[in-house]
Amino acid sequence: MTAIEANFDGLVGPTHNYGGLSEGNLASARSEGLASSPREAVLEGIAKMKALADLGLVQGVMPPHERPFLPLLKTLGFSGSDAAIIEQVGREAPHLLRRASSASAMWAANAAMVSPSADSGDGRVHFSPANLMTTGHRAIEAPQTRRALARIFADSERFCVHDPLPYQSDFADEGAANHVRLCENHGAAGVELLVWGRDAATSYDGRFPARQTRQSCEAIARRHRLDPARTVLVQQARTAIEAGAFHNDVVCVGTGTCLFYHEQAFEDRDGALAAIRQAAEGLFEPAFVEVPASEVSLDDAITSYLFNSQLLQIPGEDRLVLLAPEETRENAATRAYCDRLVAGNGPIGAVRFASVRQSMRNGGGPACLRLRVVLTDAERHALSGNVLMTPALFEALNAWGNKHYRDTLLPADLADPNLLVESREALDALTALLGLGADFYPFQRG
Ligand code: SUG
Repeated sequence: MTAIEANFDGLVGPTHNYGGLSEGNLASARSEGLASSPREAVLEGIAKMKALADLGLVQGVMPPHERPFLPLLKTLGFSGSDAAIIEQVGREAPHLLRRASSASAMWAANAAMVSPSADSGDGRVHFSPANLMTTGHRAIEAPQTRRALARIFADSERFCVHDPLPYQSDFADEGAANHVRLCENHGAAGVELLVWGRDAATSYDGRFPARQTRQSCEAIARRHRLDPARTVLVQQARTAIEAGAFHNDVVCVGTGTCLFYHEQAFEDRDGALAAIRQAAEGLFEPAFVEVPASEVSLDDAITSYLFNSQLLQIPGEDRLVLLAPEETRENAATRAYCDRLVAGNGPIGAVRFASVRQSMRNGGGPACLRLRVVLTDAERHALSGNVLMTPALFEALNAWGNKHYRDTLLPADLADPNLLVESREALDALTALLGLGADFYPFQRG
């Protein structure tokens, strides 16, 4: 069976702002209160999607969520007209307004954990929307994410969209950001690597939260019916979390047979590599590309986001291409490392750079913005909606972003009821563009 690895990128929402909401995400804390540019952010994301489509890759779009999210504010007891609620919360509880207004669904790597049909016991592609329960502003994402996945991957003969795991601390789950799949060919059985930061059976006393539990990884492996012999659960290094790697994809990325990771990414590096090698036995020989701390410190890896890159198999190119954020080129250590990497004869043959600065200031690099979905031809043809990037969709999305998005936004602007009106107009227009139906968002259902 042949299959490809498609990327579905989260489209940045009209309320993109710097709320300082994510403990343990150093960029989010540093950017708190800065002016954002929702328009620049959405256009950067659309440009990245177009660039990948132009390289011959299959590129999809995941719609933003409805923000500010009035249902959350109403549940918390605010009442009156929508405008009155926004004004009151802005005045009395600005932190709750920030929580209800984050455009964080843009980081589609946290949308779900995805297992291709070649790995699941029932021959369907499995999706588990992430409950994201560690952070208040992201714990409201899963229902809408589930709806989006169920619309796009609607064919239940080929796709299985699960409910999120229970909202219990034992099952805290952050989706594909803590997942790597290695394989010889995308269509063949592979090795699924699930990375956790905390074992719910023991207490965790780190400086920053460990957002993924071992128990959530076990539950996902069970519900996706993964082959235990081909599934590896690995503990993320505590030192990496302490240094600001709040997801494993800040220190590791992999595709095909190649795992590209920082020397200090895993708590027991040798054990992790041995387990991957054993799980791959008879399928393929893993190619490990380890970046030594002596060449790139954890701090440089985290500020530059070297590993939050997309590792791409581009049609017609022999070696992999690493699509890194611009910040990787601006950091002396990671730039020098990249030069040495491509001069060698390992699996990564080129490094290219993408500008996603608006997202980076909130701790989201190129890899955070995309959810990978391995699809066979038949699965690709079974997608619903108009969500695959084409020149026409690119033009339409660009015009849409230019028309509906503000050029600048400060956290204080979230209290402007017009922002709610503008956002709804934008999302209404988007559901038509993407063919998602006129009842896709809660506000559209009245
Ligand atoms: O969950 N930032 C996101 C960044 C997610 C990055 N994703 C991956 N590594 N895959 C987070 O911490 C910041 C929002 C704010 O502070 O306004 C935020 O949610």
